[in-house]
Amino acid sequence: MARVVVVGAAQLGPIAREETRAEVVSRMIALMEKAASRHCDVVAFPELALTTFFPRWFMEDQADVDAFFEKSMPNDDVAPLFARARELKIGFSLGYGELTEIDGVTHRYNTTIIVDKAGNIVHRYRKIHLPGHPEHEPWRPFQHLEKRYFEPGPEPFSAASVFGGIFGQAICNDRRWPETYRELALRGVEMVLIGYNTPVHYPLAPEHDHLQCFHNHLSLQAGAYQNGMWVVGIAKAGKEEGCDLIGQSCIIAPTGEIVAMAGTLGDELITYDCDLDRCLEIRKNIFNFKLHRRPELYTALTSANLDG
Ligand code: ING
Repeated sequence: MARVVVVGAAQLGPIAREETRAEVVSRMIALMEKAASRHCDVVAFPELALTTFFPRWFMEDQADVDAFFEKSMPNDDVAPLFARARELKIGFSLGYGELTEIDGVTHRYNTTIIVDKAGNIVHRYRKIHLPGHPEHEPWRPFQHLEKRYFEPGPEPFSAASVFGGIFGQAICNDRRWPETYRELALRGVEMVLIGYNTPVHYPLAPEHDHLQCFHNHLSLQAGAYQNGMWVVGIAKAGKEEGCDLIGQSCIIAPTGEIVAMAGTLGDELITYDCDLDRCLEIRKNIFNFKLHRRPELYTALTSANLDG
């Protein structure tokens, strides 16, 4: 018995600071049309897919920062993407900067949504693990100010029933934390979509720069295998405003095998026929949580007071 979802990962090459959302959306529509021609049920876009990765700059004026955020979702800029998806009857995931008001208070999150084939937003996730630093650190060749520009997501990881399976989302740095995948797997997620913007150069440990692509796949593949889950990693890649971002977007089976991978640092679609029932090869055997897992002994895992 196979429960196949045809999945597309739509890697985006560099987005220039001055590139308009209309220009980016037309690039995304081109990838979406290619995905539809390959009979994709869903096409996944990267983290912060509508703009350049703006946390690389220190900006004093909040108005300059807010120019990189979406004040509503959907909105006029992304309407063509939503409309084309509805015409093509294809679902998609989209990462963006979310500026929203909740009970009269303004919040800013690093957010991603899943939109079903009818054009409904069926899932929203706000990035839990924000990397980087809150203050301007001029010693760095570029900043990584996610802790300044975003609030950490206030909700746990979650699942959505869509495309005939159970889907989840995570964003970039989340993929490095094993808790991300286990939380999603314990909620029944069979496939997680994870967009990322990852610079090659990591100023605090430049001796690791040559390991960025290794660490990317190591994290994604381990998460997939140890939780019997399909994992899709979607890069914003290439030399973006002088900053080299890794590519190697990939689709990973529950066995941990990379079954599709991007070969360029530009706009590129990779696709794979993902049989969601293959999760059972792992979840009924080696990682049968009910049979083998001992949560009563994992007492350090969620105790916040250990300095971990
Ligand atoms: N970017 C990076 C990531 O976690 C980073 C930050 C880069 C961490 C390199 C460690 C090494 O992939 C985002 N946006 O989280």
